[in-house]
Parts: sequence; structure tokens; C-alpha cells
Amino acid sequence: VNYPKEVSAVSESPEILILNGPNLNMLGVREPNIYGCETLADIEELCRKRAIAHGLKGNFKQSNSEGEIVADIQSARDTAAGIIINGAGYTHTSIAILDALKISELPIIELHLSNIHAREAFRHHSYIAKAATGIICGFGAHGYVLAIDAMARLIECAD
Ligand code: CA2
Repeated sequence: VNYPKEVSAVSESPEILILNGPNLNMLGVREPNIYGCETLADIEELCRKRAIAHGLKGNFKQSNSEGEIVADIQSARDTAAGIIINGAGYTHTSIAILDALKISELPIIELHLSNIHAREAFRHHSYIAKAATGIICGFGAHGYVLAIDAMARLIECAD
């Protein structure tokens, strides 16, 4: 595959919004057995490089606030070609985030570091799943790489 060089990443590259929900800023600090040892900054760097490899721009964000996540999704309607979202705890509770994702009319990939289906029953249900084109979970930080690869394909097919 002939990936573009890093230097050729220009501001006109289609943007992917990569949203991370509450407490994910604490990654690498506790529970490495469940979530891996990478910090969120490590994951951001992984995403930046993978997005560039596809000629895309990764816009990586984390918020502990449901309202801020909703606002970011609303803005993405005009600025992004797709959304990758690890909603963290809001995955299992937030109809507001689900509604915002549906309104965006963008391709959506739901992502989790852990395999939520192998964990407590309250993690088995996801509101975000109802708006998602597809779901990736259980692959730790590598899941973000897989999600960017999948999003690149979705965006390409939409052209
Ligand atoms: O596996 C995932 O990616 C989750 O979205 C992570 C959420 C959890 O509520 C979801 O069910 C699955 C939790 C994020 C909290 O992150 C922590 C970071 C460091 C230490 C402890 C938790």
C-alpha cells in the first residue's frame, strides 16, 4: 500500500472525529488489566499516525461532560466525515448522545477498549450501538487503529 507521507497531511484532509468519554483521561493510571497500559496521550498519537496513513485528519477529543460530547457531535455534522466514539460510561446511559449521533447522519463506529459483553451485565447494553454502523470492542488500544481502518473504508465507499 502506498501510504501518503506524514508531510503530505494537509488541512484539507477529511476529518474523523475521535471522541472519548468520561474517565478515559485516567487511562494507564489504574486497571491496566482491563484497559491496557497505554495512556490516552499514547492512543492519541496512534490515532494521529493511522489517520495520516489513510490521508485523513484525526481530531481526537476527551470529555467528562455529556453536554460537551453532544456539542462536539453537533459540530461534527459540518466538519467531519465520520465519528469514532468510545462513550465510556455514557455508552450505557445516554439517550442524548444517541440522539446527537443519529442527527449527525455521519458514519459512526462505536469503540471500547474492553469486551463489554464479557463484563458486568450493566455494560452489555449500549445506546450508542443503535446509531453505529459497526462496533469494535476488546482489542485494547489497537481497537482505535482498527476503527480508523474501518472508517477509512466507510468514507471511501461513500464517495
Ligand atoms: O472498555 C471501554 O473502553 C469502556 O468504554 C471504558 C469505560 C466503561 O465504563 C465502559 O463500560 C467500557 C470506563 C472508562 C474508565 O476508564 C478508566 C481508566 C482508568 C482506570 C479506570 C477506568
